[in-house]
Amino acid sequence: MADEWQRAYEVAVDVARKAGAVIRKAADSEIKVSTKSSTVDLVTKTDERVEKIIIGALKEEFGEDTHCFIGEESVAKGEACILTKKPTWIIDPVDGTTNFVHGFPFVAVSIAFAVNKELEFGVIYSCFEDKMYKARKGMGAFCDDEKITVSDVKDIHKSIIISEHGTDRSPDKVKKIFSTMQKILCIPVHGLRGSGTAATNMCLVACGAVEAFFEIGIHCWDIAAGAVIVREAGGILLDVDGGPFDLMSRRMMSANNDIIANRIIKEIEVFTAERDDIPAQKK
Ligand code: LIP
Repeated sequence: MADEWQRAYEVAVDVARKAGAVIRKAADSEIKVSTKSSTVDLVTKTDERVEKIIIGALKEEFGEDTHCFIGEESVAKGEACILTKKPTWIIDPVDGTTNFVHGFPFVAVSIAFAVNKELEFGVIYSCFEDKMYKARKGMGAFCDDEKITVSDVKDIHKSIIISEHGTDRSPDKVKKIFSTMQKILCIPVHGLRGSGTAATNMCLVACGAVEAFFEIGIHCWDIAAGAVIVREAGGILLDVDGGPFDLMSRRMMSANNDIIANRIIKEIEVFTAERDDIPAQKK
């Protein structure tokens, strides 16, 4: 029932905005930086603190008996990343951590909500832009209170494409990433861009600022909210090889239409990243 989750949606918007204010305030102080999977996969005390604030507020409102939580920093500390049929919150407290550390002003709070393994809504607060992107399944996508829709461009030569290079610096992966970017650039397209945060990149697709964003290596928490927002703005989601979108696969193509998506997919040198939902003991 659509109204069953309206309260949850409203709480998510409120919590995202409050979390964004914490991030902005933290940016004014010294930022203590640590690393996770590599020396360029950064995490800060703010990431951890904001995730605790978000999950704490949601647990207070909805309890933890029936609701489940997948948070980037909780998973980094060993919690499971398995999507069940239970109501599940999928959270990236600070998407664009490297940007946050460097003062590059694209940092987003990303909160998604799924039930029966279906994404019900997504909320992305770009906190230095002060823009609240949000969408509920079947009810359209919005930036603040303005309805947003994807670009109507079908000519690849008139497109801007977003991709990111992620945090895996293994030479074979980097070579594939940049070979892909070179082939796309030389189609030619109008331009290649990247904000440094998947959530923000997906909002740029949803509001028609760019035609497509794809990446291999992202995580479910980076893209879950953006997936709802792109779909509700009239866009499409696929795997980077043209197969069906798989939230846990760490690969994603989001685009304004299938013409643009399939033209870009032809150029992508695909590789795999370990799925998000591989149980820890099997990694
Ligand atoms: C970031 C993603 C981005 C990716 C970065 C990083 P984080 O998430 O949003 O798409 O290219 O490597 O993973 O780590 O800032 O939450």
